[in-house]
Amino acid sequence: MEIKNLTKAAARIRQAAVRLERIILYGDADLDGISSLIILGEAIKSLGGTVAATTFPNREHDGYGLTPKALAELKHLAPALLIVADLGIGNFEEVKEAKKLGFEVIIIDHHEILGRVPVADIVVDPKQPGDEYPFKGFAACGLAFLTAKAMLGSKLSPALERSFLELAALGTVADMMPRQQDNLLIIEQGMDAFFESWRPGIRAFLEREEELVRESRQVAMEQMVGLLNVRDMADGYPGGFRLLTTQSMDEARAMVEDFSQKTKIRRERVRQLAQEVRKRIALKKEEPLVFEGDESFDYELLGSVASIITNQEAKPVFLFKKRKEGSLGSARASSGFNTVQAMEQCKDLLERYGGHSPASGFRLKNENLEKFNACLADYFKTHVRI
Ligand SMILES: [Mn+2]
Repeated sequence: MEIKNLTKAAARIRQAAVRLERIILYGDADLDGISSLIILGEAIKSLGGTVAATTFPNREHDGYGLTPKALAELKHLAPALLIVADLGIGNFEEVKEAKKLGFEVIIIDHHEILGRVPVADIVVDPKQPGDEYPFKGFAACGLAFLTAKAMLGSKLSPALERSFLELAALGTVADMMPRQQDNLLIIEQGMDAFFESWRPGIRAFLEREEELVRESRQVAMEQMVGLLNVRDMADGYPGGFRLLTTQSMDEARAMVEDFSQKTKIRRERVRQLAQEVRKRIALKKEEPLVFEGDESFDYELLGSVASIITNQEAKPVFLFKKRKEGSLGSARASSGFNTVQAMEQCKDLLERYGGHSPASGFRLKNENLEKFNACLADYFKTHVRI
C-alpha cells in the first residue's frame, strides 16, 4: 500500500533534478510549509539539481495558497516544474492558470479535498479519492520527507535522512498532526536527530536553551517550534526558513535572540486579544460557536487566539479581521467539530475557504458576515460533538 502518486511525484522531481530542469518550490509560510520546501530543496540539490526559486506567499497581503500575484511574479520563469507544498489542493483556478503559463504542477498537500482535485499534473494528498494508504494524518512535510526518500533511494545517506527527519518532526509537531502511526516514527526519530543536528539554527537554539534541554527535550522542541513559527518575513523568506537554512553560526545566534524577543512580544499580544475575545463572548453563552471579528484584530494572531478560545469554550471558533476589501479569518475547533465541513455547507457565502477540520481559514465579503455566522450556527446546532 502506498500513498497515491507519491512514487510518481518522486520520480518526476528526481528526473527534473538530474536533467537540470528549472524547478520552483512554492509553499505555505508556516513551519510545515517551510520544512517541506527545505526537505525537497535539499533532496533536489543532493541529486545535483538546482532550485530556481523558493517562494512563500505572505498570507495577510497575498492570501493563503497559490495566488494570482505569485503566478504573475513567477511567470518569467516558465516553463518550469512548479512544486507546491502544504497548499494548492483548493487552488482550482490558480493551478489552471499556472498550467496555461507553461508550468508543470505537482501538488504535495495534506489539506481536505474540497469536492474535486485541481488539474495539476501530479497530486499527492492522502485525503484524495482513490488514496488507499491507511494513515491520513500526515503533515505536508511528512509527505515531503517520504517523497525525498523515494527520490534519493539508495543515495539517501543516514546523515541526510536524519536532517530531513528533524525537519519533518518540527513541521508535524507545529501543525499539531496526530502523534500516531507514521507520524509517531517521524516525530520520535526526528527528535533524536534534532538534538544531534548540524544545522547552525538548531545548534544555536540548543546552545541558548541548554538548561531547558536537560529538563525536558519535549518542551525544548516545542519551544523551538514556536520560535520557528515567528512571523518575520524578510526578502520574501519567513524567519523559520532563514534560521533553518543559514550556514553561519553567528547569524543563527543573532536570529535565535531576535526571534525569542519577537515570540515573547507575540505571546503577550495573543494573550491580550484572547482576553478581548473572551470579553465579547461573555454574554453569548448560548451560541453554538464563537464568531468574532473586528478591524482592530491582527490577522496574524487569529489562529493562536482561536486555539486558546476553542480549548476554553469547547466550541468551534471563527475569528476574522475585517478589512475594507473583505474579511479574512481563521477557524479552530477541538475534536468532534469539523470546521471545513461546516464551511462547505456555507460555501456560497465565501470567496475562499480550506484547511483541516481542526484548523482552517476563510475569506468573504463583509456583507455576508452575518449570514455566514447564521449558517455556521445552523450547522453546529445539528452537528454537535458526540
Ligand atoms: Mn500544513
